[in-house]
Amino acid sequence: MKKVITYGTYDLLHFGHVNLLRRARELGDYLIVGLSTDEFNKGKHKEAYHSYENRKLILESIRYVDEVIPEQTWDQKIQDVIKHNVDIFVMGDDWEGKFDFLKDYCEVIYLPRTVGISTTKIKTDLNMVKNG
Ligand code: C2G
Repeated sequence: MKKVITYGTYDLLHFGHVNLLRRARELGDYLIVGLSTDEFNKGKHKEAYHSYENRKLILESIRYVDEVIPEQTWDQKIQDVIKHNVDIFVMGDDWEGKFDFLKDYCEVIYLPRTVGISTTKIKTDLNMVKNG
């Protein structure tokens, strides 16, 4: 069984996230998502709208996702790859090169981001609607 892992906040789930998860899952047979905890998001200077538990519930309902684990630190990826026998690490290409150190442990693939959508854009657009 070829196991794939990816990480993210996955807040206000949108089609860019789903495109990433679908393509990541298609690279193997089993997809693990390292989901940023609320605490870890503080370190990422991100404040998710949905709590970790609710973001986890939503991700677990997606057909492409087989398992969700907490992402609590920047440094856990190597141990995650080893512990879960991961074959492929996948991230969107906004992270191009940032995780190449994992190449000693698994294949590293950066996939093109989906253009025109982001959680920030959603928040901005909704704010504009609210403010008229
Ligand atoms: N993504 C994408 N296209 C978009 C938006 C996001 O392909 N239009 C991808 C990102 O590249 C990432 C994943 O969807 O691979 C999740 O996006 P975020 O939740 O924004 O993840 P991020 O905050 O970048 O966290 O340790 C890694 C970090 O936890 C990544």
